[in-house]
Amino acid sequence: MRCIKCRGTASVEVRRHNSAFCRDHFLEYFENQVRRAIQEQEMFRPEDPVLVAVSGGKDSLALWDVLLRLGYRADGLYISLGIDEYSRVSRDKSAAFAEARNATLHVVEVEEEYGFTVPLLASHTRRVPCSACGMTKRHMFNRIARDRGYAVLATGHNLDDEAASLLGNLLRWQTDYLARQHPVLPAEQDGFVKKVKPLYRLTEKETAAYAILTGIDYIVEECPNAAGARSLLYKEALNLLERESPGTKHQLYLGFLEKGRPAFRQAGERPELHPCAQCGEPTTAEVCAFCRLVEQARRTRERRAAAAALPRADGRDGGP
Ligand code: Q46
Ligand code: ZN
Ligand code: ZN
Repeated sequence: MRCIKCRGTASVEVRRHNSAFCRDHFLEYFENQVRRAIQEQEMFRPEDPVLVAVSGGKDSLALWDVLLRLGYRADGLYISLGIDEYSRVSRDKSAAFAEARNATLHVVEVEEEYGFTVPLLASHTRRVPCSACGMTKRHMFNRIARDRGYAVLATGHNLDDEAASLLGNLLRWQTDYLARQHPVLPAEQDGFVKKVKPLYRLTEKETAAYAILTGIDYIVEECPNAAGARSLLYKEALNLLERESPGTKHQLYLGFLEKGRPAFRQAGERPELHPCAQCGEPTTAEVCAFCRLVEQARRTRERRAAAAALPRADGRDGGP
């Protein structure tokens, strides 16, 4: 296999573009795709301060790396979720990445801020961990980016993530999600920071190749709660189609942005937002979903503590 640019030995094949690249030309291709995404979708300007949400995984660290290489003013945000070993290792990888590049990383602990780790928030509210986690991250990303003066928050979602999420939304005809699914979520209303996904033109395999070729030390293990997630099933289905017909994911997602989404946009209504009565974040309800989640977890903890303190009928104390 030869590089289509220099005819040298190719390191990475990009079948959907009928191309193969040597190391240097692959990195150039990767950077061009990111630059094109940022410019075509008007994500941010070179002078805008960007906050990159990093998890220690290949996608978010590759994104941070490429933004720094392209000369953007990109800082990182690591939210420690309190998921045992996974959180510890992913935090260390993120911190080491930042240190090696002399880049700024903000580290925020969910437990320190709200009194619960994500697993505790989930168990105290009887939710699946990813639901409590998603709510927590969305809330904290927005608040921290806004409070610390960033114009935009960037996440490492790639083409596989976006195509899988689109497939899920299509299978259930989630028209409100379909109307909103886009690599740019503008800060349309007060209190919202603009959110962007500069890797949406690149597949998971390409992002992994970038991380390996640039020597990024990322956490390989998935979060233990990821196993069995529906999104993994959709990714598998799309990978099967992609193997037989290269370009399926690209056509599905980029075709949707161009031809499908406008129809859902026209039909969709935009809900009215106002500040949450407790935390001030924008919400459609009186109190936002995240504040209600934390409140419910607190009530459960108090109830359990009170039950544990009650004297028991057998005379023994009610401690654990
Ligand atoms: S970190 Fe959080 Fe993911 Fe882990 S608990 Fe689920 S949502 S799987 S991206
Ligand atoms: Zn080459
Ligand atoms: Zn709130």
